Amino acid sequence: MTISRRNLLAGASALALPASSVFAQKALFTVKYGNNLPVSHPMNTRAAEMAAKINAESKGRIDFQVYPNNQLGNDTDMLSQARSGALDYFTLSPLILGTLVPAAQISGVGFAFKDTNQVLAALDGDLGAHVRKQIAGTGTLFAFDKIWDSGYRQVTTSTRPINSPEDLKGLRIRVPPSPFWVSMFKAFESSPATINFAEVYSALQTKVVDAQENPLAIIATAKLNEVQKFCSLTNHMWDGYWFLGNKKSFDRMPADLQEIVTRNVNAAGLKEREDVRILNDGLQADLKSKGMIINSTDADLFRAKLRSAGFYAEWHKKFGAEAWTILEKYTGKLL
Ligand code: X2X
Repeated sequence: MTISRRNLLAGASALALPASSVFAQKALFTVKYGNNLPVSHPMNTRAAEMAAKINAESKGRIDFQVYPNNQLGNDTDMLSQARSGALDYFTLSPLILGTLVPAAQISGVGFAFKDTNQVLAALDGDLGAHVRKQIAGTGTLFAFDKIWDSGYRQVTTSTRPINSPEDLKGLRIRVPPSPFWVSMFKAFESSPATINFAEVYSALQTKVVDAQENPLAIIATAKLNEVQKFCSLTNHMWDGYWFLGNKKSFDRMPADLQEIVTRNVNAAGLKEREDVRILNDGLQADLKSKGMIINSTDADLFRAKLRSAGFYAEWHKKFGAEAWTILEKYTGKLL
């Protein structure tokens, strides 16, 4: 099955409309939130619920509209819209945000965190505070306190399973547009191509690339199993979504409405984390039943490859000693 843009748009407007039409007459603040994930991903089910709550609690003074699935453009487009104020809210991977705020990429350091609890403790704690300060330093964007979850990323290919780092050599793999991702897969001696998520399904289908990497919840909801055969559980990197706001747009609202938005965004983020965790943990059997061949891997081999390629040393230098010390406060010594 191919996903046509029209199908996606039909699904998307069904999600955006109910919340907006009820209060359309009297809204003082009509705001748009865009993201890159299918409507069936927990990010969008929780966002729809959140938007309805914000609209109701504000008694219709806010009309919070959700635009899923790259409906407003790909991540690169939406990032510039969020900076200019054309888009009021946007969820973005810390690593793609790295094109604007290099420090944000620190949560993506591969094989650093023990598990999701450890990453989220760091991002709800000092590491997150450090990153959000840098985001606020842009002057145009800010991030809400609670990062949303995407999960640990796994490699899928149409050609061969990835059992060891050698299997990544020369692999034509799609990575999201981010310096960190390119650097990581260059360290694995792959041949990474940066492509926005909006174009990933068709890039795999037309064999522009042979591989990609994403958490199972995204592989399944975006139906990447239709265009990929092997799924190798590498857990090479945790990824999430900072819930970003355009500062000017947010500052325009009175304090009581700011409070309603902030509380609901953070509460929805916590629920989304739970949903994503359950989904990622339970999807292996489902993907297998749809024909994917799944294998596990030994993380130590991959970490050793990154270490010998100088990956950790390079990023330690780029992030700086201060940020790295905050990271290691949570992960333990990495170098
Ligand atoms: O682009 C991707 O692969 C995705 C959907 O995981 C991100 O948003 C980084």
